Amino acid sequence: MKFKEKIKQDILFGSFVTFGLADIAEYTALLGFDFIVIDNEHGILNQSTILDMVRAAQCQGVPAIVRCTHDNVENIHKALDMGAEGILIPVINTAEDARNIVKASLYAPQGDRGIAFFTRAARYGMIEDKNLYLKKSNEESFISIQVETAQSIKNLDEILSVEEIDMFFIGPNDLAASMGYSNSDPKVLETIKETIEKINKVGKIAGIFVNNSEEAKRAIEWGAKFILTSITPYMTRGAKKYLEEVRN
Ligand code: 3PY
Ligand code: MG
Repeated sequence: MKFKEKIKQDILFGSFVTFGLADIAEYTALLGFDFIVIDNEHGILNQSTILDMVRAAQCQGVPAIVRCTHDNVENIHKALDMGAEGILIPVINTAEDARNIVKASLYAPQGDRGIAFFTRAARYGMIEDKNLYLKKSNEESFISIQVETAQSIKNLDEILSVEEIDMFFIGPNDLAASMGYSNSDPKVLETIKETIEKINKVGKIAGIFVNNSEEAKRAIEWGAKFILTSITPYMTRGAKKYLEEVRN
């Protein structure tokens, strides 16, 4: 089943991969995560590394989503041409921002994604029916955006009205910073809870970044289904604990 359909049915647990190495993408997939998000917002990955990472995860049967920057349409095209299951676009503040992402992600008539049939997504030209490929790509690409600023929360109703967006993701770090509070401030937590509820009310999927299982459970209780963490802090904690234990 395609990721876009699966996330409608289940709560799924994913991890960011922030190191630019196919092995780490494969390792993360093998850990048992339901999907990975390759971070090209903050990461310093180049396109061929991202492609290797997408392929590595998919070889283990795990979907790969690429987080691109919001102002670079070219990166969206490349991620989808590589055959990533979808994209995650940060810092979307208005409905117009969201519509621009849809436009870049979909082929005509819904969008203006450039057509190429020699890409990995098009099986290097070996797809049999080109029109079917274009149609299926539009139907199956998972398009998700981040609502993570005070402005995006203010414009939430309008942003949520953009039909073709499959998932609305809350970035607690940016949200808290833009609201002027710490992540654990009750005002931030209340905003996150209300945002998830609003997303669900319009029948859309809510996603969120979590630092640990407690935060994940709380977000699930509030209605989030796309639960994204990062393996890095768990590796750090495990390694530090080991060093403490052997040195004491
Ligand atoms: C944020 O918290 O701002 C994110 O984008 C996800 O970690
Ligand atoms: Mg963010």
